[in-house]
Amino acid sequence: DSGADEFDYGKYHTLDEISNWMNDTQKAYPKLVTIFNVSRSYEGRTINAMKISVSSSSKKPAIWFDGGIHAREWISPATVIYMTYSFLSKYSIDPDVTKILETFDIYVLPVFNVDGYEYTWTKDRLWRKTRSKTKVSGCFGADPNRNWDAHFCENGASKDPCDDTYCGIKAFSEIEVKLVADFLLKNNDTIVSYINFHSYSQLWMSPWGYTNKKPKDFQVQDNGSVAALNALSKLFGTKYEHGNIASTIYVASGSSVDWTYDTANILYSYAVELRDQGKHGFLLPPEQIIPSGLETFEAIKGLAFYIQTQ
Ligand code: ING
Ligand code: ZN
Repeated sequence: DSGADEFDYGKYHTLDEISNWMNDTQKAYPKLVTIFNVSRSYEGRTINAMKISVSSSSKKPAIWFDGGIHAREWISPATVIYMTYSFLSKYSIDPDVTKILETFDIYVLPVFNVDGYEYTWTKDRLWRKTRSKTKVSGCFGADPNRNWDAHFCENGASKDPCDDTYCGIKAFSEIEVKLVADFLLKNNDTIVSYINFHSYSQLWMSPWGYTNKKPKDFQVQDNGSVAALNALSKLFGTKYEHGNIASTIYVASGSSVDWTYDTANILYSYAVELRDQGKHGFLLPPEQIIPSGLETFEAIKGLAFYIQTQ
């Protein structure tokens, strides 16, 4: 039996456990999974991602998803991990999954902000940012979702290194963010969808974050959100809202999806706020990991089928 099947998907896991899970999963599905080094962290950790691909030859359109850009949002890596296992274990068994993997390659970055994630396990459960040094002693980290070169540090981002939404000294000052952005740009001939998972609030959002104005592609993007959410809600009736980021949650500049859409030209760029609606917030009980994984997996399949028909 493989480590991928023994992993407890109903619990939260440390960075080391997640790293072992990635290796075990690659070993369990060697024909489907490659692990690659996509980035590295300020504290020197390797940031690995996985590519799920049923054939190594032809270039397929690809869907990217990442978890853990914010350290304390533990349901995000947990959901991404569960969805990865679902794709792999259902390939060639479930016809919908098989069809999707024959159409798309999938990139998965389970934990984007590795230094922050480790810090939430060892020092401060509610840490959000990276762990880089700032010009203020005693204040650490920049917000990796305010550090992208897209209307950098305009509205909804802070110039104060002690704030949770500190944008950083300049765009892409955070090495984690810079190297992921490089990868996305380098592969933007194939990546058609970028999905950035957060918690909490139950929202499926499309650009822009920096302004209340809607981009020219808003309708086709929001229709993708609706397709995702119709599939999501069918399972347990979980209600999400959808729309452009600035009107659905708040104005925030320098975010990943504004950049993937505007600069990398990834049309189906989404930011998702997973469970719940505030009862437990960042401290979502582990009993909700598998339900979240199951319903979000339905959403991804719904979105993939929608993209395929466009
Ligand atoms: N929320 C997101 C944040 O970075 C967001 C909302 C998503 C803003 C995408 C801009 C773009 O503030 C959480 N919970 O982090
Ligand atoms: Zn977040």
